[in-house]
This record gives sequence, structure tokens and C-alpha cells, in this order.
Amino acid sequence: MERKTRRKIVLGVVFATAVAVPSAIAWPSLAAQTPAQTPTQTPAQAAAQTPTRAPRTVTVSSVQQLSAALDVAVPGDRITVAAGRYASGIIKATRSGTGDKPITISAASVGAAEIAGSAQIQLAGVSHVVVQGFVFSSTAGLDVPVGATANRITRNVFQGNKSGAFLSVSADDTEVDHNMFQNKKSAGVYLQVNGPGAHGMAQRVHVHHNYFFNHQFKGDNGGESIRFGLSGRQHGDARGLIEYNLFEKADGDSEAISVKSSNNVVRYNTLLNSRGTISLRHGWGTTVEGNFVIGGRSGIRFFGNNHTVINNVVQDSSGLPMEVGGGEIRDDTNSTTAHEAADHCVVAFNTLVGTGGNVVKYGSGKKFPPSDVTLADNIIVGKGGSAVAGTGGALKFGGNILNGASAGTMPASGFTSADPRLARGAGTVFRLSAGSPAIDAATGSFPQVTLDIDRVARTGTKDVGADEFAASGPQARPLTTADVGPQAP
Ligand SMILES: [Ca+2]
Ligand SMILES: [Ca+2]
Repeated sequence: MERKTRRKIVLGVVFATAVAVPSAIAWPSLAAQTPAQTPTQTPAQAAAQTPTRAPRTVTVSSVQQLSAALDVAVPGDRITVAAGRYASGIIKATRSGTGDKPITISAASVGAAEIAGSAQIQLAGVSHVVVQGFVFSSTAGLDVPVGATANRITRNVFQGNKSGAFLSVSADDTEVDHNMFQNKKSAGVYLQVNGPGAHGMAQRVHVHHNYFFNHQFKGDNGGESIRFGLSGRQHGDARGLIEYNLFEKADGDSEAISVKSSNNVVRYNTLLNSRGTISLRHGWGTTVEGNFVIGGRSGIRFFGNNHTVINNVVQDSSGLPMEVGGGEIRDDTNSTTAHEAADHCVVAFNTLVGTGGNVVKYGSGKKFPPSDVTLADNIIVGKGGSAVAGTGGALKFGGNILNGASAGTMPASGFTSADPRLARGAGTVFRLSAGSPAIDAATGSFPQVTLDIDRVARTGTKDVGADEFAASGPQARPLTTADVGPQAP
């Protein structure tokens, strides 16, 4: 760094300190009411001593300066971290922003400042703090612990080969957006979401517009892009929202998105050329809607009860587009690691185009087959093989359009054989073309399906499959790198 720049930054910090002192003096009544600061004071007590002043922007160029600026931060402050590599020390956020005025810790520009080596940013107990624009390559990764609320992790790059997760979130209302996670070869996920205690889940975590790229861990298990929960947290209601993320070469595990908690929504994501699937591995009541899974090894698989899988397109995968899981147990009330049979689930209005073998498989060869699962109004296209393999209890079929494969175990009442006249549109996605027998052919009402893959209203009698033909409005396409990550709008 040039000497001139450094002097300016040091002066800036001195000036800031000089401002802080008279501000405190200007509030004698507050000082009189508040005991002298002790090392044991709570964050709330510390916040009560925050000097009252207008928000400021301050530039820092060392861990010490950054920590000092955080210690006197007020809502609306923006602390800019100069370009450089910060390889040791603990940076502790100690003060909270507000919903309108977060405290922002930002790299000078996206990717300009790297948290490396053993350095770490700690967010214990704070809320409305934004961490923006860094490269994280340190052995610590980044952790948003229980008790921190409504913080935002945005436009960062997570990389390197640390063991374990790059980013761990256990805090309610955390927003994780526009980050890039890339090039991991070691075991450990890109993003882990946990929660309080042994069984809880962080509430309303929102994961969107991130780019999960090139996870190349070669082990059997433990290289997911997102693991949303854990076996022991499977009955924790998380109400998470995972949307508009792009996964490419998510090859570190057979699951790219592994949901292990309950009541989440996974929608509008794109998985390209990934070994990993969208997997509901544990938990109940999750909705998987409007995702593109293109290429790679397989599509969507689910275990557990009460899931809704609608409006998805799975195509060009070498393996199985849809797996309805059987389990070693029927209903897992003890939160074990066992697979749980899928019960009371709906798989409707998906477009599933296989490249060989089976298209939909029930049961996974496990002791307890799935039960009360509805497979309806899907387009199921195979290339040889069976449309449906395996069995279960009280399975329901209706309104599917089948082409290119034998029915397999699907009863004749569950489908019509016809060429759905699919044609590749933007992003190679299979869509209906004029004259398709899928148009206005759905037989089920499915009130949960009001939109199509393009997120526009379905019209008249619904069309079979994910695409409502010629519906008004722009067509959705698979996400590209221009739509996600730190540089996206
Ligand atoms: Ca079950
Ligand atoms: Ca229609």
C-alpha cells in the first residue's frame, strides 16, 4: 500500500476517535445512569453506551482498526476495508444496526479484501450487520451463530480447502445472497444451516442468488453445496427459503441441496451438470417448485412426509429424474440417520425427460415403501426403460402424459400415451409446442398449482407438465452466471 494512502486511513481513525469522545461527553445523563463499562457487560448494555451521532463511512486497513470501528459503530455506519489480505486476528462485531440502518462491513470493492489464514469475523449476539464483498479463504470460514439475528452475508466469495463448512448459519432471519462458493476439494459443505440446541433450526433463513460452483470433493458423503439441517434437526420447522441459486458442477456429493429439516421452500433454482440432486433427505413438509435440473446425474429425490413437488423440469440427466424414497423406517420420530419412507406427498405438473432407464422410481429398494404419493399431470418422457418403477402403498396416479417408455408399474388409469411435442427453448429447456396434447389436458385440480415454471398464471384448464403453453409474460430460463453471485445486479 502506498504510504500516502495509509496515512490518510490512520488519520481517519484518529479523527473518528476524536469524534467519539466528545459525543460521549455530550451525554452526561446517560453516562451517569450507566455503570462504568466492565468486561462482563452484555451486548445490550454496550449498545446503550453507543455514542449518538450521524452514521459515517470510515475506511480501515487493519484488523485492529476494523475492530475499533466496530466497537463504536452506530446504525447506518459503513466500514470499508481497504484492499489487502488480512491473515490473522479476530474481528468482532459488537454493535447492532437496525432494519433501516444496518451496520455494513464491506470490502473496498467486491473481492478486494481477503479474510485469510487464521483471521475471522465474529457476529455473536449482533443483528442487522451486513458482511459484504470479501473473499473468505481462512481456516475459520464464517459462522453466524445462534443469537445473532437478521444479519446479511452478501456478495462474498468463499473458497479454499478448509475442512468443514465454508459458511455456517444458525441464526434466525439470516440472509445469504449473491455469494459465490467455489472450487472446494475437501470434505465439508459450502453452506450449512443449523439452529439452537441439538434439534432446533434457524428460522426463515433466506438463501438466494448465490452461485455454488465446482465442488470436487471425491469422498462418498459430505460435500453438499447446501445442507439445510441435520439428521438430528429433521423435525425442526425451519421455514427456510432457497431460491434463485445456480449450482454448477456440484459434484462433491450425491446431493447438491440436502434438506434435513422441515417446512422449507426450494424454488426457482437451477442445477447444471451436477452430480448432486435436489434431495429432501430428512424432514417433512417441504415444497420443491419451479426448479430446472439440467444434465448431471439425476434430478429430485425425497424422503419423509407431506412434501409438494411441482412445476419442476428435469432433463438431460444421465440417471433417474425422480426418486420417491422408501425407507428403513416409516416415520422417524427419533430423528435418526435412517431414510424415512415418503408418505402423503404430491408430485404434479413436472416435466421429466429421461435419457434412458427409468424416469420415476418408487421405493429405493428399502424395507418400507412409500405410501399415499400422488403422481399426476406430469409429462414423463423416457428413452426406453420404464416410466415408473417400483411400488408402494395407496399410490395415486392420474393425468400423466407418457411417451418413449413403457408404463412400468404405473396403472393404465394413470396416464395417456401421446407425444407431448416438446421442443427446446431458451436454455435448452423442453417446452410445449403448438398442438401439444398436453395443452388444457390436466385432470387434477391441485389448488397449490396456480403458476407454471415461468411463474405466470395458468389459464383455463391447466396444461400437463411444468409449462403452460403460450401463457402471457416472459418465459423463465435457467439461471446463468450473470444472474447470480457477487457481480450480479
Ligand atoms: Ca414417512
Ligand atoms: Ca391451459
